Amino acid sequence: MKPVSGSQMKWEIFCRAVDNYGDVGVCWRLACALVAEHGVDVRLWVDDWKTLSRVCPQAVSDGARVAGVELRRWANPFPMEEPADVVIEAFSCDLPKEHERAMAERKRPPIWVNLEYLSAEEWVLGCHGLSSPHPEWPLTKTFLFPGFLEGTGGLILEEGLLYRRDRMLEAQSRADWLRAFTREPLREDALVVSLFGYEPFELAELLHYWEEGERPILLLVPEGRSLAGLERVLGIALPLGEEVRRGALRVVALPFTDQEGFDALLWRCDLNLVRGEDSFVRAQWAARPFVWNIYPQKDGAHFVKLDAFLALYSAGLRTDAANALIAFWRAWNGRGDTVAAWPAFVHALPELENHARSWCAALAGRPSLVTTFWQFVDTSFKKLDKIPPLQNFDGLGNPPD
Ligand code: TRH
Repeated sequence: MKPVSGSQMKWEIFCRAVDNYGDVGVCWRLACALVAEHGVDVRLWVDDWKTLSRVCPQAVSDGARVAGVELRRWANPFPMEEPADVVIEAFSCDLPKEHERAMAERKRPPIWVNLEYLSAEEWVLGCHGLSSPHPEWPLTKTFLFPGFLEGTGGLILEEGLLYRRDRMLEAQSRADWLRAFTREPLREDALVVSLFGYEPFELAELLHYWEEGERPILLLVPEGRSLAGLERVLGIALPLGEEVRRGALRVVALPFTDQEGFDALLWRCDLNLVRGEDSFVRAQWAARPFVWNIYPQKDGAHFVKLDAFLALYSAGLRTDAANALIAFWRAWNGRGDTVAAWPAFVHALPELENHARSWCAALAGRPSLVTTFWQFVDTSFKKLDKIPPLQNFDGLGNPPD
């Protein structure tokens, strides 16, 4: 659906980088998709431009427009601007108070949406779409929850992504693609693994096990916490682009790339060790076996989230494959023995590969989070003043006369 009205509406997304890259990564992705798929005029406010420029290298100056998104520096004091028609507050980042006041003073208060963190937990179903009034001003905030289940907001899946994935895989063989990373050809049965985690548990033991193993393993590690952890474990410094070999294990350090480059890495590997929220979702669109290093929370609260997803994801698997998946995922997150869990997990990979494909196809059949946002806003505007559909909307907060 491409309503012509999208370009008349002004949207803005507020993003505060808690840590790592995911908050910014998700907001940047959402902003680009709204522009590309609905012609929306989006302003993206980000506080941490160092992180933004990692996922969006063109983010060099306040006010720059990249992929149709206006990038703004969320500085303090906040550079006051007229609030947009639609305000998205990412991950309850708390809007600048003066901006909230300006929102309340508009002739028609903006549609205000809070984008929540992704979870597979059941309670999300009961919270998705709920609203709450502002304690002081005539404003209402609605909570949209991404999710895997019908009745949640879905996941960000850019139009045409899976088609582009398949064309890219057809256009170039893996051997040709790998030549950019490693000089030596790979044995046919080698396992190509991407590692983008935090500080995975028992990494040293697992690397040693791989070194001693019969099957060659090529580990592709983007710069960041995983590479630093791996260098500590191997007791070496591994410059970007360089390779180190230990027995059956080969490790290549990769430079951090933009999000498209990261997708391409995930599409090419046999197994993706991912983390957080956005790479966790992107691994599912890669339709390859993956392992989730969940963002750790105090007192182990993240295990509830991990197990909720495992319950969903393992439902379609044969018992031994499901048990192997669950055991390795839990061990990778510190609950269990990673090395002991590895043989059964790697044995289950062929089934996990088929499962990853059918999971991806099933997820892709649902409305994306971008569509959820668009439909929610479109419906809200119609409800607001019973005005005709958005295409007649002047975008300045005034309905057509
Ligand atoms: O970086 P993360 O650990 O971010 C985390 C999570 O989002 C978590 O939910 C949140 O609570 C916490 O931040 C504060 O993991 P994530 O979510 O996978 O985000 C990584 C982003 O980095 C993702 O958008 C992909 C992108 N990326 C690149 O663009 N290029 C790269 O080379 C790599 C390795 C990643």
